[in-house]
Amino acid sequence: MFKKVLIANRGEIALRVIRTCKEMGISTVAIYSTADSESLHVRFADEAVCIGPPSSAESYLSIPKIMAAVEITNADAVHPGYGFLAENAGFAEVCEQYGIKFIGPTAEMIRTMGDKITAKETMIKAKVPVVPGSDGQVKSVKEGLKVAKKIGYPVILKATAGGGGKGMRIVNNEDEFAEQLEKAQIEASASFGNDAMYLEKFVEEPRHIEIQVIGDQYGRVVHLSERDCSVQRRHQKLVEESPSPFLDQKLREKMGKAAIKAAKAIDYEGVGTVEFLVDKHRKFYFMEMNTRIQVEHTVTEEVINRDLIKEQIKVAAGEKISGKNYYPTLHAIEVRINAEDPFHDFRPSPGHISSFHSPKGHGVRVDTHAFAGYSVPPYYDSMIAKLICTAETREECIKKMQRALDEFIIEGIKTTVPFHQQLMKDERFKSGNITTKFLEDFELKPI
Ligand code: MV4
Repeated sequence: MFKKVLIANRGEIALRVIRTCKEMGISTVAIYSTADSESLHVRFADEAVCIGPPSSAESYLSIPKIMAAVEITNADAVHPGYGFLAENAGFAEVCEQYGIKFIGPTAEMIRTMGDKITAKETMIKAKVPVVPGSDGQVKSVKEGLKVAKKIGYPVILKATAGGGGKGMRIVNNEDEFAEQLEKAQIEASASFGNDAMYLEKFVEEPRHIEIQVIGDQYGRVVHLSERDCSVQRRHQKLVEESPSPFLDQKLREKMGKAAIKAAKAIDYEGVGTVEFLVDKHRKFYFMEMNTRIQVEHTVTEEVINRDLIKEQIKVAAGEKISGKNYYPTLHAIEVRINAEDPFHDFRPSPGHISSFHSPKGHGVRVDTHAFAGYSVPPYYDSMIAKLICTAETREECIKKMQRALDEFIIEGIKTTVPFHQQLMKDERFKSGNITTKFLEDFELKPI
């Protein structure tokens, strides 16, 4: 087992990793920017190294600075958390070269899944269902028009270097094609320095359902069931739950098998998530694989009663996993509390938190780095807390969430708490009939 883990992250996930390391008897090293010197991850880690000024590029994204911190503290592993360098193949590679264990998959696995055309080709070979589309890259308008005509409009253009919604364009008819392709390429070039595009049939009003998987270093992969993440706004997830109100045991088994196939296709090692689009006919299609621990891993933890960070560290250290899949025995919902004003287009609301009181009680979990007196810096992601409620049924879980949200006191900044309070009372949400289009029709009432 590792002796000392450096956590290359900040905020709630840094704290989350520190907690598990402590329980496992592993020492911890925090890194922090000057904007985070008063943060809890700095206080709770055994050691802490300041690695630079507030800007992410000069701190949490700086590979040389992080490697210097690894060297001076003599850490033997790095936990990347999510975001920042978590899916940066170059960082995983540098760790490999220095003989430091990157707690996650290999650089090669990250690279394969990071390039969406390569990922899709790998899935086709492995017989995992994918959305019909172009055979690899679309190199010209002419070629794209031909494919689009064959699969039928609407189609969607995606950047091979994209993911999470960036560099995507919907094309409704052939007259729009050339213009949308050019726009998408310009956007992809600017965002990723790579304008390679591919084409797919546009699946209308899909559900976003993802399967958690874990693989060990000996080729074994199991699944840990699904999370439904259909409540999203501009590709930002706001609510996640498990089990999905849309899946039955039969479809869960089918998607679980497909996810295992996807992971085995690249000999996957570590915790990962296979994202699927699910259409109204219950057909599912591989969308992307996330090669990191995700924000919403906590809902899976609650319904299967396992510490996923612990499992992640164990497989990274070379432990074997048991061969069984995990199925939800309870219902959990997570809402993301962001320092944003939901009444003004979710604009960021950083600043000083004057009072902070977390909900408590049976089935209520709050993962947060915030506290009364903490200042939310303007430089990073706006998520300040995750509220996870667990109960026997979805209905009870929603009631518990309403109660817990009513107990949440955060003063001094605006947060998404009132948005979630209204969402939990919405009849459509309560019915479970939600697709990724749901929030476009959801209207927040002014308070
Ligand atoms: C799609 C799609 C419909 N058809 N692909 C968005 C994020 C990226 N991972 C892929 N995304 C989509 N791909 C086809 N062929 C619709 C989306 C999409 C979406 C997916 C999941 C959750 C929210 C979404 C919101 C808008 C579009």
